[in-house]
Amino acid sequence: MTQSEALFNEAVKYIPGGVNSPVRAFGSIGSTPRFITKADKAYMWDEDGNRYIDYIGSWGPMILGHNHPAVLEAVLDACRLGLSFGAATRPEVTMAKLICDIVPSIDMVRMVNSGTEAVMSAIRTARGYTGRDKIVKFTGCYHGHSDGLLVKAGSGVMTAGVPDSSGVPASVTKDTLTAEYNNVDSVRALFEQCGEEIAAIIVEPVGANMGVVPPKEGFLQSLRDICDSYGSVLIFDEVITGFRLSLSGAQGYYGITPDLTTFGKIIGAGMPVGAYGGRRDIMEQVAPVGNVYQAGTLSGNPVAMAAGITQLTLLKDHPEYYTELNEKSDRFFGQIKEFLHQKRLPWQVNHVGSIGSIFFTQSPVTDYASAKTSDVSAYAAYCNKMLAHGIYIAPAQFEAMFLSLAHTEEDIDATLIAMEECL
Ligand code: HOZ
Repeated sequence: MTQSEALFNEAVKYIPGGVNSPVRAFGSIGSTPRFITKADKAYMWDEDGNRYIDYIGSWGPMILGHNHPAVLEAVLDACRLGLSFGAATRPEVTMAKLICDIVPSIDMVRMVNSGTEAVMSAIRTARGYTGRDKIVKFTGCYHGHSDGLLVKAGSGVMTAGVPDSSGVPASVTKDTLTAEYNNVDSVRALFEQCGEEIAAIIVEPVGANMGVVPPKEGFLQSLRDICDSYGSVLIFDEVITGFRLSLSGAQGYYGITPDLTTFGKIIGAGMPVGAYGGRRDIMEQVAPVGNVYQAGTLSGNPVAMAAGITQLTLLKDHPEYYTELNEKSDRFFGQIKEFLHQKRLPWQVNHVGSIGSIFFTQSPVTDYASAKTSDVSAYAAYCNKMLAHGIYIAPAQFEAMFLSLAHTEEDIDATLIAMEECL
């Protein structure tokens, strides 16, 4: 028995399913979690001393790679000054100004502790601003685990095949309407029915929790137009795409301006952080200026701010990082496509910049229904083989693969060789 297996046997006695987040359980690939001891650059090591090239990067935030020396130093310096004050600090102002400078759609921003919290708060703000209750989300998009958004959600709930969680009162989700990703008509139909009651549309500008599903040409612009016509708030959930697809996220990449944006762990270089921000007139609804209440002792935590300021400043000061990351990713995903083509394997590769997915299906994947056609048992077999080759990819079909600046050309080549064998 491996050290990871022994730890998992112990973990299940004390933690539900042995893990603190369901996707980590490896259940959908018929395996058990690798317990990780440390990470550096593009690598992680498990309890048994196995080294993996890591394509999760803590689900996105490790855009610079693990353990970046400048981030590490900033965190250690901040720790020496105190771990938490529950009071206003200079780094919070620096961080807020940095985000407002970098992302043109954001005039004001509020720090929270996770993407889930950011989304929950952004929705409340949109409702407070519009005085309306209904929201529109897309089937297969995942916006964290708050009650009102666990409706036809992606990520772990999609993997488990139960996209509506039990324990969520029907009264809480009655105002959550769902449309189909990449299907503007399904959005229009909802607005034609009750557009004057819809506070907001929330969307992952690139679907990344049903595997990676890029927006079709014109889809995001149509959402912008519909929101403008009905006075609804357009919320981009950039927990995965923010500061990754471009310095100003998916909104910069596609040139669409949302009213509100939510961010997650990338704001803190992997520390537990989130943020929501946007138009001044909307954000001024938030307490203590306005009547939309939202609060948190740990919000703007100084250690998390130190990590995040360092990462975002590095990204801002080095526009060439994005060219490098996107070129590397184009080569990587391009070569996978080429290999599948040569071998006449009819599977799909979707990618936008440095996030991507392989789907084991013959049909193009453009939404939840087509993502669901992927043969998850084929993914499970592939994933287990990749792990055995020292490549750590998401232990579930409906998640993304993340590349970082720390992945070297040698890492990419080694991964491609492993993939060719495993595919
Ligand atoms: N799809 C999730 C991140 N957006 C996976 C991580 C988790 O739920 O723990």
